[in-house]
Amino acid sequence: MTISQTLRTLLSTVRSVCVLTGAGISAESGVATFRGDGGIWNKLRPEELANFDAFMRNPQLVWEWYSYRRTILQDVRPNPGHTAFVRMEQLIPDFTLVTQNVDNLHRRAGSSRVLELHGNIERSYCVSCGTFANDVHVSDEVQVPRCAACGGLIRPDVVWFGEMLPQDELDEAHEAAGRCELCLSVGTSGVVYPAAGIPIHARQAGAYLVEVNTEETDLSRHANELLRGASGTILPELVRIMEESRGMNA
Ligand code: BJW
Ligand code: ZN
Repeated sequence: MTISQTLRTLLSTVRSVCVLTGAGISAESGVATFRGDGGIWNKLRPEELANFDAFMRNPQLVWEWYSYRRTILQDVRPNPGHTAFVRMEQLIPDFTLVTQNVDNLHRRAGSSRVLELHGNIERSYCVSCGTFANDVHVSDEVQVPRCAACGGLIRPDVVWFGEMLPQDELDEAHEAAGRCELCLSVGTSGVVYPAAGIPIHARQAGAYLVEVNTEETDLSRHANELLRGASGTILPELVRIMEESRGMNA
């Protein structure tokens, strides 16, 4: 992986950065991606389970999927890729971290402001009255959770296909993309919209767009620079260059 001189110079001066992360940034923590090499949901297309109709048809199956993923998340930790963005937040005056991930690992790493476009797997709410529910856990033996207030079905607070993204977060992400000098697209296949439109918008608005990914993606052709490799290795290197050039490598 080679970092161009253009990017090195930009990293030393940049004051406005917008980042979009996807499942790949959590891969080195042991969380499966949806697509790409090693994506264990390759056999199980997310489009088939991650939608409201699938949930209403078979809430038990959908809950088993989310319960399984929650169990995995209890045993994993943020990796150096997540930690790099905690440091970037301290170094860059106008820094916006946008994630498609529902795994909460950016917050657990210590990032204080995270725009979660696809919700958060740790929260749940009632499909009938909207009341939030805590401590929801489902296993093979346990029934699908029901709302204490109205008896309705409880669902994970994530965004499924065909559902609207949280409008405030989406607006903020677009604004940040529109004004940033540097945009990083990290560990995302760039196939799911509107999230995938954020780096494209940044590029069109004049930002330098860098893709950090182990593989080529749908966004690669839009990028000014491709950094091929694992985000847990590349992102700390980008931070090191930022710190060095700002005299903060103590
Ligand atoms: C590494 C690595 C390492 C691995 N280091 N890299 C425009 C055009 C076409 C379609 C649409 C469109 N606009 C809207 C749509 C429809 C649809 C859509 O996009 N469909 C496409 C798939 C065709 N979008 C929607 O429905 C969205 N809603 C919407 O548009 O509302 C408006 C509307 C409503 C009604 C009618 C009409 C309009 C909602 C999308 C919700 C997505 N939800 C999910 C599930 C969330 C809950 C859960 O987690 O279960 O979000 S799907 C799944 O995909 C999840 C992810 O956030 C999302 C993106 O995946 P991501 O993060 O990119 O992961 P992968 O696995 O795809 O990629 C991993 C990458 O990492 C790979 O590239 C690897 O190479 C890389 N990698 N190791 C660096 N170590
Ligand atoms: Zn309810």
